Amino acid sequence: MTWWRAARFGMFIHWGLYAIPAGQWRGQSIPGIGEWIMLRARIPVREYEQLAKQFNPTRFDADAWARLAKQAGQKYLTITSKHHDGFCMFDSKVTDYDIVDATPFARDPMKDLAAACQRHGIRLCFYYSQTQDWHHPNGDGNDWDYDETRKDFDCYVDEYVKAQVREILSSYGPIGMIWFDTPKRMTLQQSRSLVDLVHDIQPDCLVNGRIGNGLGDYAESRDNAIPGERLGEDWEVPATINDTWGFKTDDHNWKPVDELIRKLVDCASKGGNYLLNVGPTADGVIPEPSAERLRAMGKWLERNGESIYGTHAGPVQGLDWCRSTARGGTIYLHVFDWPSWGSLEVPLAVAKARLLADGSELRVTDSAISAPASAPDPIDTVIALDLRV
Ligand code: FHN
Repeated sequence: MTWWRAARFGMFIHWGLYAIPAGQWRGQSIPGIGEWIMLRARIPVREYEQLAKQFNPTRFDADAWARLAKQAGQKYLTITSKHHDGFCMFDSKVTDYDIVDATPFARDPMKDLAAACQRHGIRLCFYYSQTQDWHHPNGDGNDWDYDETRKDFDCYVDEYVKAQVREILSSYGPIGMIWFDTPKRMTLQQSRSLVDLVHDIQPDCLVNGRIGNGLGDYAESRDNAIPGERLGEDWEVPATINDTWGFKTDDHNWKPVDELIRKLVDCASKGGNYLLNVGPTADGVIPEPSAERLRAMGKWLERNGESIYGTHAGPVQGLDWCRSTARGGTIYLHVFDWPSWGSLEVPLAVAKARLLADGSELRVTDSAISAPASAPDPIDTVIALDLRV
């Protein structure tokens, strides 16, 4: 877990056939998240499959994606190898329903991405939907093509899921983590056998909490739900920049940069990781509103990364106006609401205080820190504190 704990910030990528309809089906806007369009519009398997014939992401540039993650200050990248629609975005030998065999693109983008991540020092991780598979006759979730009562879910896990997990762990070099999802039907024995399989093939590969049944290396929060307080365990929150995960043409509800930065800080202050999603288009481009926000987060992290990476939850908790993180003997106070009265009252025995962004010292009297009249950084001014011993 060492790399994962130090990382604090990752890129999530939801990319698949659903980026083609991008929220529209037969001239109608389908409500909800984009990657769920097959279920929401009850699209028959035979019809949805046809999308593969159009999937040709000619503008896909693995290097640009890995570079963007790097610029954003993200340390790992988790991409959908197979989402609930069942379409495999990697070269699978156990089905032809994959990007190499079924699309005009006819290439494995995960190979390029693995190489690009290596080049840029980003850990590659794979999302894999182990329970829901709306294409496979025995997978969970599709009751409009298949009779749920006649499904052999055990067979699907044993013969299909395990074979594919083996493939994604054997074809792309070291994988940081397999990110499982929606484990509703998994028995304890099934969850356990998948964890064991992952570790047999790559002992250092992590497994997220959504493997189910209380297993996994860390807890996964609900989507977009940062816990209200620090937790006594490792955790991560998967989060969207707008509302959808998979690309949708009509979702323009982009969160502002200051909100995204504060969410990242909020996570770090409670000892958790922020896995922030992008949903590339069908031609392979990360939407510019996402890219520009990520670059801005990276700029902030260039100045303040010391207060995020490798830190743990800080001692000041539960105050609205600030957050805190800590590493070694240093406490990082993150001030969201700057005081107009020129002084910050901190419930700690502060010996020294300096602005992290430029190193300038702030005067300390008792537990109060003299503050400049206006916030040096209106999003989050970080003050590094040494405590009296
Ligand atoms: O159903 C999925 C959803 O499409 C998306 O992948 C998110 C990401 O955390 N996980 C599931 C819902 O929690």
